[in-house]
Amino acid sequence: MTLIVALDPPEGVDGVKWCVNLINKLNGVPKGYKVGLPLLVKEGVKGLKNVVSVMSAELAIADLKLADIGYVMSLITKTVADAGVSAVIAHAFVGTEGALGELSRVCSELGIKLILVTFMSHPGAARVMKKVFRDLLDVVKEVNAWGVVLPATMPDILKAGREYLGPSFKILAPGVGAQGAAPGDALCAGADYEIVGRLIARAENPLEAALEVVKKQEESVRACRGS
Ligand code: O7M
Repeated sequence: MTLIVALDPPEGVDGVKWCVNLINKLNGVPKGYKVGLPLLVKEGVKGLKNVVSVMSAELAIADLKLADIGYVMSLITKTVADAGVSAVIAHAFVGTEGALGELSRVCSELGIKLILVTFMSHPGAARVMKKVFRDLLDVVKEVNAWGVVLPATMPDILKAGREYLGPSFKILAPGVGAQGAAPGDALCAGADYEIVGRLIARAENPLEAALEVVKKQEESVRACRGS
């Protein structure tokens, strides 16, 4: 159970219906779902709540990529926590004092997981993020985040992140399918979960596509770990 499906409704659809329809089609296969601004901006917190209410998965992640002062990030997080999400994503680069330290405390009080972005999956991410990668991972340790986002598209970066963080932080890896990584690549590099969007969401048969991803993940892990 290492699959997290990204629910990014495309243009011209009813975002809530599109997400609910996809969740129903996937029939409990994913470990979790990630919803973010494409849904929230269109449908608001009410829409988010409606979508989260039909998820029976363990993880319901609000990917807001928060990057603000602690007070503001906490206000936003309290609102999405009321909608039922179990985790929230923020950017690590805003640092600890006056920002993520406060957010981390609020997440603990609310009983939701904090996940920090430390490196992104697109090619341009390397230009800045490579220079500050260690500092971003230190922020993750300082605030004792539950998890980090590291790119499936850059297995060397992911491996380096895993080595530096050790085993106690969860690694969530986007970039599988549409962005070029194969299912299982990130798991073999040290990730706990792979985030998959379009490969599943835009498939003619999303359930078949999800089952195929899971099968490939299992094959790949068997080959690289010998288990
Ligand atoms: O599989 P895709 O390419 O259709 O979708 C990828 C999802 O992962 C999409 O929801 C992005 O917002 C997200 N993502 C990235 O693609 N790259 C990143 O570096 C980080 C994320 C992400 O989830 O950040 C929390």
